Amino acid sequence: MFSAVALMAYSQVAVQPPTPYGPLPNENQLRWQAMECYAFVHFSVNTYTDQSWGNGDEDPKIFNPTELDCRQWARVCKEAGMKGIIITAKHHSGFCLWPSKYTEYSVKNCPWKNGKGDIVREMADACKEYGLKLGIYLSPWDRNHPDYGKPEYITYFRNQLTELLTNYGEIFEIWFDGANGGTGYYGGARENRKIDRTTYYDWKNTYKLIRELQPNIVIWNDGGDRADLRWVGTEAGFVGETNWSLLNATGEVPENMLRYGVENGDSWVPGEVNTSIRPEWFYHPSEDTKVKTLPQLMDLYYNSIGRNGTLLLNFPIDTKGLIHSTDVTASHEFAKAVKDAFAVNLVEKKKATATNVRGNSAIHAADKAIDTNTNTFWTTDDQVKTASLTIYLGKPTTFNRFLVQEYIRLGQRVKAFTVEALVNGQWKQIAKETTIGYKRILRFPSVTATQVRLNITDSKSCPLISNIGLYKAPQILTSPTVIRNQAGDINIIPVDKESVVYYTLDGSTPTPKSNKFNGSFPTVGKVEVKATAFDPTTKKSSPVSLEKFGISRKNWKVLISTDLSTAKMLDGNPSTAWHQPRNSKLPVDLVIDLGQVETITGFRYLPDQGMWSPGIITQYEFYVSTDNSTWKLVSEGEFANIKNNPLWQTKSFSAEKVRYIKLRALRNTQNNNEIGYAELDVITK
Ligand code: FUL
Repeated sequence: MFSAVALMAYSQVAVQPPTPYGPLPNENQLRWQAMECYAFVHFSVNTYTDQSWGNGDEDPKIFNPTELDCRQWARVCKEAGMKGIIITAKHHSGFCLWPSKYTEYSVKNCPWKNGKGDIVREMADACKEYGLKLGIYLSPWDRNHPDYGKPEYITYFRNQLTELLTNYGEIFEIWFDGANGGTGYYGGARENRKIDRTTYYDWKNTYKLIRELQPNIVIWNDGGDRADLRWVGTEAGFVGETNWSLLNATGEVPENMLRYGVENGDSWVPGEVNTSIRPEWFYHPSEDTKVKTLPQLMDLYYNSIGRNGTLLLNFPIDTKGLIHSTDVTASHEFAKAVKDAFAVNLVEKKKATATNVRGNSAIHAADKAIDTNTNTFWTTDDQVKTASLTIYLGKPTTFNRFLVQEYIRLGQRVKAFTVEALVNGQWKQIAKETTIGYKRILRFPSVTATQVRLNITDSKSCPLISNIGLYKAPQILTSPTVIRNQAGDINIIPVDKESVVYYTLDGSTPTPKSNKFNGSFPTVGKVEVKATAFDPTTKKSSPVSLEKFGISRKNWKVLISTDLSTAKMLDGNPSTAWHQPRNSKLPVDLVIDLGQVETITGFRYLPDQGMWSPGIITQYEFYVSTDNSTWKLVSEGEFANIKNNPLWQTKSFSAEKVRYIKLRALRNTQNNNEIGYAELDVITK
């Protein structure tokens, strides 16, 4: 009924289109924003020295990938749903992945392809083959070049830019990192060279050159004059929930402006979220076990693309010249989970009405926000800055994601909005947010409703909503984490908060008929917990997690420190750790009173699981005592491969009746004095 009324009410009479508001994106920025997700690849001489940054004196002879395959990089990115690849043509080492005419410090002088290769060319060809766009990272800081810091270097830099922007087809983005650590090789001078980043590079003229050579490019620059895109102030993979695509054209940009943009900024400078699939940008074998997990990758997605940003996700290229298979698997899982989450838009073919429609015209009616065409939009009369749009779902419909987009071609306008759902005849607020921008995606626990309403509660000018989506994202079913705290309480944590957890304590496989986890429960002594996360909608279960807990650690006391946070190594939580005081010098002891005499046959040590994992013990001695005075050495040696695989380390010995234990750390992976422990436990018969 309402639709007939609505149809009659809307006239097809030409209505005055809304006028632009504030700074606007240009065509290049619009094209770039719609790419949403694209890759970085980091590869240079320091891939072969296991360093984050090359010093500029690395011998090009070490650069010898045996299986280099840019087509594999492109295939992986394409399969991950990405739209382009930005390659480190030159990182801070100064080593060039293309045979630049202007230096000998390049692939020309490495064994790979006998110096006849060109990685930028192979990347450009592979991108073309896979329908991806190509971007270039050219480090302004060059630790190899003798002229770095002098005016001559700017000519060199522009010559290189000209090569890269002339010989490899269309380049969608150029990346100028602002890093300058000072020291370097600099043609043998080996000194500290700092530059004035506000004047040295003369960006104005460099930008002019770039735009002449590549009119469709976007320029990213965090160190110099304001360009087309902004850094978001962190490499951790998120931008602010409030995210204006605006900055001021001049003046400093403190971290909060990078994170949130500037509401009344005078220029369109949208945020790009850059982060790596591993902790570091370049390949380090020790990070093979630190590739981001699916839940972490999904967080990245929602915290970048879901917050009006783009996602620039880095793959380190390994020493063979490939993206490592672990990263490939992770990126496949990521792409599949994103695809599954947004497979069905539940508002499609539904009806919508709005409290105000511009000139009562069908051109800007509510249904334009749900017609899957982002070039059409719902908008209001000029003076109307608060308005609601209601979508009628027809029948009770379950969803847990809300997506909304502004028609940013005419400016970013919305300052605040809420989302409500009609649940059992009652309106319930499910979100209260600030900005929208190009795209905003909200996550919340599943709601079953018959109507959903977007309320624009504040806007700079009449709001322009080009798209709304409602989705029921399947749960991420990875096995839940089972932990037991020092008091003996078991907690089971599913990755997806919506999952129902079932568990057993008798060794049987958990099913929806087993115990349902309703909150932590106490245990005493040895227990074996098996648990699974279950999605009632799809009736699918995660793989089963199994945790075996030994004797209770309730009465354990760490004797070497009065620091209360020592409890972190006994709390059962692998993601918390305790570190020896900063002034400790190896060897350093950890002494624990077990509270009573126990018969033990071994011990277990879990190193700090943090992304950067400092303080991992490699060489150790383990002692036991009955009186905390006479000690017996029962185990010694190394935790082999702990650097590359920092998992639980188990050491066994013949049964000993003991009250006190002592783990002596003799050396760590970094050859310094830092020592940390995520967990320590003993093994009993
Ligand atoms: C940083 C650089 O110093 C890193 O090595 C990396 O290239 C990253 C993308 O930008 O600031």
